[in-house]
Amino acid sequence: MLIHKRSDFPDGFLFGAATSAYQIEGHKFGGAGRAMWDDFAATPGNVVRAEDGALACDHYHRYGADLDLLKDAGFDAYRFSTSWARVMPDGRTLNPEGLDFYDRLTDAMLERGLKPCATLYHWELPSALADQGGWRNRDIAGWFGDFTEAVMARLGDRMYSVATINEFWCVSWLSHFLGHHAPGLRDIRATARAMHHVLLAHGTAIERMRGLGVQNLGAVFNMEWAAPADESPEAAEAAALYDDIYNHFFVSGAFKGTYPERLVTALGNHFPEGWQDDMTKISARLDWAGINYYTRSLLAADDGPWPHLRAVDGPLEKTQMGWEIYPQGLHDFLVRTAREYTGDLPLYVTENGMSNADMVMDGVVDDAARIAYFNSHLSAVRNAIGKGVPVKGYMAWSLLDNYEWALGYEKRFGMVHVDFETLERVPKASWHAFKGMLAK
Ligand code: IFM
Repeated sequence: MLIHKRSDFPDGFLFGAATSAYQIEGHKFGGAGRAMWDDFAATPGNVVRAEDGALACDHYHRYGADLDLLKDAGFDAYRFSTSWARVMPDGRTLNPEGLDFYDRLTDAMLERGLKPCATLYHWELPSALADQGGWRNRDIAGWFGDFTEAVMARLGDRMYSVATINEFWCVSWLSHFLGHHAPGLRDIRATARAMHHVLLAHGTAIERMRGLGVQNLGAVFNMEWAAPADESPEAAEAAALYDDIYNHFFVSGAFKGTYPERLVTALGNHFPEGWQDDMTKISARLDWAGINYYTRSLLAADDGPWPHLRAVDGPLEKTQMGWEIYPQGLHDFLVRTAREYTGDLPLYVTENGMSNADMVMDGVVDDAARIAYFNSHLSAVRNAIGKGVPVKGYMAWSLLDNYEWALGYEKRFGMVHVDFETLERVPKASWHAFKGMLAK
């Protein structure tokens, strides 16, 4: 059971669930073009069992029933994303069938009284644009601006909120430095360029949407609490650097128009020439900010090349992903983000949740660990609100079990179990727990 009640949160506080296009829709339907995740998954060693998003949860055909699940649980909002490769299969040319899908999806949300919260980009870069350098190529800002205009000219007047890009750190660092996500590069220069270009694309999209009169614009930052692994000054320095790379760089760019000094020193040579001139566009005015939060990392110094750090296994209880459960980090990020960057601007928890080895037994999925996770993190949100932080909503990740990127279909984050053979959906105990909580 969730120990909270809807009435424990301020009036108008939004409860929702989040998903993303490639992770649930079924990319083989509706004329979608090849995305860089199709290429990445087709390359041995990148993704568990080389699984891809071709079928996923077949949400493309089952979206009505999936939205009923949100409505039946009493959620107020649905955070979904629009696939670039579906709307523009080659990245530049419109696929009307793709845009029609999001049009139907939007109407279906509104019919059910769900607030549509769109994210324009959740990682399905069309392969044709990856061929041209993808996030390394400065032109991506204009390409993304054109995609944004095409989508929002059609949907913009019906959106409750619009975010540009999901998780800047993942788009750049995880995918170009660590190589864990598509396009799987491990290249510091590519990383620095992607870090800057992803923010430039964000700023360009905001500018284009302001031109169209689209309301309630924001961005979604993933944050991971960074703590020193021991009491040495070296570990403290490693944690501070990790914090800058992961947590400060993107939010500082978007809200202050500056990058952390130690990253300018370390990466400045690799940023595109004249990057300083982009900072005004990058820090275009926003109406809200979203934080995706899951865990913390413990950092120690390392002898290797820059950034001279490594993550160390922590002692706390872990999820199926091996991620430590650390709700205090969510509280601390909400407080810190408001204090240092966003002030009175509404903050949303745009993703939070855990993966668990869930099984259906006698028609029931007893995901008690997930309920405990939600309880502790909702307490963290309430504590932040109690300190005056303007948190306006909480979106659970995720509505459905889905394609967990390089980990394929093995890791289950849903409040609704999906059998990936039959595609049958079974609401888990956590879905029922939210239903109980949202009624109170
Ligand atoms: O599944 C992902 C999602 O696509 C982005 N945020 C984190 C989730 C869990 O790893």
